[in-house]
Parts: sequence; C-alpha cells; structure tokens
Amino acid sequence: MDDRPAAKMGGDAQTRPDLDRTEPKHLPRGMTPLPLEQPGARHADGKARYIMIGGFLGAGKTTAVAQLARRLTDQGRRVGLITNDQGRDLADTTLLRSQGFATEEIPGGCFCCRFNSLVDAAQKLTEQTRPEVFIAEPVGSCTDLVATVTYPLRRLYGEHFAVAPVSVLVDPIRAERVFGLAGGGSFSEKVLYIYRKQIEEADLVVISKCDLLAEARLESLRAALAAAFPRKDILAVSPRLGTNLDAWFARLTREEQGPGAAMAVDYQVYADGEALLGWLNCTVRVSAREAFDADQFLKQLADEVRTRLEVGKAEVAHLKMTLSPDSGLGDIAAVNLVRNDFVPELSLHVEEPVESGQLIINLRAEAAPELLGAAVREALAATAARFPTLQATVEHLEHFRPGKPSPTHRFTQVAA
Ligand SMILES: Nc1nc2c(ncn2[C@@H]2O[C@H](COP(=O)(O)OP(=O)(O)O)[C@@H](O)[C@H]2O)c(=O)[nH]1
Ligand SMILES: [Mg+2]
Repeated sequence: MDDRPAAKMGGDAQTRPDLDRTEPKHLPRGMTPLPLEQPGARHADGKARYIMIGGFLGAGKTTAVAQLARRLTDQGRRVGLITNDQGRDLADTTLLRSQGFATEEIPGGCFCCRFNSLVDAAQKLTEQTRPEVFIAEPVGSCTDLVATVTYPLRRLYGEHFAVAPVSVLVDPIRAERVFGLAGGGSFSEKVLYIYRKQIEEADLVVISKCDLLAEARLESLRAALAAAFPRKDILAVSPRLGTNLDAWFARLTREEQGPGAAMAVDYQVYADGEALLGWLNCTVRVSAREAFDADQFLKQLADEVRTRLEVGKAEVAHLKMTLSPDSGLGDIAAVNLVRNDFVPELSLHVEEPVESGQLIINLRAEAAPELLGAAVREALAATAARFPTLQATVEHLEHFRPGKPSPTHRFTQVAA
C-alpha cells in the first residue's frame, strides 16, 4: 500500500502561486476529523455527500454541476459548490454564483495539491449554508484525483462525507480526435497522457454534449472508449439539454465510490503535460458612455482571441469569458470556445444594454503563456476599438504554466 505523503514528489513552485502545506484552518494538528456542525438536516448517518465531476478542459463540467445543483435545490436539498483553479479569478465561480449557488473557490493550485483548502472550503460552506451535498469541479488538466482527493477524504474524513463515484466528462468531438475516429486539431502526446489518465480513473465515464453527435458516431465513440477502457461504466448525456441526466444524477446521489487500487501515474509525464499548457486569467473593467451589447462584445472578443491563437498555432482547450454588468438583476453574459475550429458560443445572455461591468477571461491552450497574454491584450484593444466609447482597463492579468503537481496526500487504497 502506498501511503507516502506525496510532498515527496517534489515541488516546482516556480509557477504555482502557493502550495498547500498547512493543516486545514479548522483542524487541530494531525488527523482529527473535520468538526462539522451538528448533522441537522443531513442524511440519517450525519454525512454530507461529496460529488466530484471531473474531465478535461471544456468538457461540460460546470454546465453539469449547475444542472445537478439546480435539481437538488429544486428538491429542497442544500448544495455547496467548490470550484478550483491554478490561478485566481475563475469565470466558473462567477457563473455559478450568478445562478444563486453557494460557491467557494480554491485558487492557486489543484485540489490534490490543496487538499486542506478543499476541507476548509467545505467547512466554510458548512458555516454559511450547511450543505447536504457538496459538488466539486476539479481543474480540467488534473488527474490522479482518486488517490489524492477521494481516497484521502474517505480515509481521513469518512465519518463526515459519503463520497460518490467519480465522474469524468468527455467532450465527444475532442474524444473522436483523441481516439482516432476523426481528424482535426489535438494536443501533444503528454497532454493526451493526462486526458487518458482522467478517463482511466473514472468510476463513471460520461460522454457529454451527446446532442453534438448522431447516433452512429456516438456508438462508435462508445465502442472506442469501451475498447480502450474495458469494464468502465459509460454513459452519454447532454448537460445543456438535460438528456439522460436523471439516470446519471441518481447514481451520484445514491451510490458510493467502491474500493479498488488507484491507478499508477508517472508524475514526470503528468507534470510535463500540464506544463505544455499555457494558462491565462484576467479581469478587466469595462465601461462606456454609450451603453453597449454585452453579448456582442464577448462574441467579438472571443473571435479576436481565436484568430490570434490560430495564427500562433495554439490549440485552445478552453476560452471562457464572463461579463457581469454593474447594474441590472444579476444576469451575466458568458461565452465559450473549446476548439480552434469552433464558433465561440454564448452560454448566458444579457438582454439589456450595459454601461459598465467586470469582464473575466480564462484561457487555457497548448501554447506559451506569453503568446496567450499578447493574444488577449491585442484582442481586447481590437474589440474595444469597435465600440467607440468603450474603455477596457486590465485590472489583473496572470499567465503561467501550471507547476509540477505535488499532492498533499496520496493513498492508493481505501478500506472496502
Ligand atoms: N452542445 C452542447 N454544448 C454543451 C453542453 N454542455 C456544455 N456545453 C458547452 O460546452 C462549453 C464548455 O462547458 P463548461 O461547462 O464550461 O465546461 P468545463 O470547462 O468542463 O467546465 C460551453 O460552451 C457549454 O455551453 C451540451 O450538453 N451540449
Ligand atoms: Mg468549468
């Protein structure tokens, strides 16, 4: 059994803002259980459910998290959402909060490297809203989450959490390319190592966006996944349209993750793969004397970024932007791009013209971070110029390559 503290795996803090090396704030030193408040309306055993929905960048995780959270809320159950990123200022957090969900963000590194922050985030949500169900979305370039997150949760906090099977979402168009069923832009082999490892550790492999493929192509993809990962449970859903979500969510809310040895991971290849990805997070203050169309602004900006990434031969994994108007009823606009040969699409709209607001830009692509920085700055200037009175002021911009993963815990087994 491999119970070594994973800090031994080395730490390359050059690009990772601050690794999690402290005990959770609410815990005495050592392994004392999380002092959650009285169980109250939780399950009869007093445990809160912990559901993790993973998958590569752009696979549809946040859309699925919001759908699950909405359904649980409609059933009168309290949910707490946990988002995570290598940097700070995450569009997903803004997006989920705008839909009224209690959401905590863990910035500055993935869940596995910030395990104690994950426990802290659960505690913070517990103090605010005492969720019965936590839904966590890990960083899309992360893998080995069973050994570094769910097994540690079960071993160290098993009295407090019932851990659901881990889902890994797969974008079908991206997957067709990865498994050789279709041509088109893809990533380097080391990035694909992470992609495949994510699927390997899934309890449930979930082909998302099934609305994008006709039945025959969907079946071919299912067969390719089944051949590459025998004995996996494979589902096909559409988080956006709601197709087949009930069956999947029923499993997440009723089943618990089983036993079984966690997979082996070559941390050097994993680190190399992550380091091939450029990461950019940016916040921008936008204001105009003449109110402007936020949807149009975001779409044009996404197009400008896409053009520059194409010229720079950078394969985009996910460009996601939100614009939150200062006034209005809390509606926000959101645009996404998940492949270079794709049209940026709005996932949320703002009806009313906007005078000012906050723009968040999250961009992940296989490219040098500097290229992403230049692409975003140029695209901002070019787009602002088309809206005559619009001023776009960059308040914060960070671009980097994710550092070497260095998990807080790594347990390859868990008691049956
Ligand atoms: N066609 C289609 N698009 C979807 C579906 N679910 C999510 N998307 C889109 O896929 C993009 C990425 O989704 P997101 O949930 O942000 O992915 P994440 O990066 O994995 O969290 C967005 O443009 C979503 O609107 C779906 O069921 N069908
Ligand atoms: Mg997301």
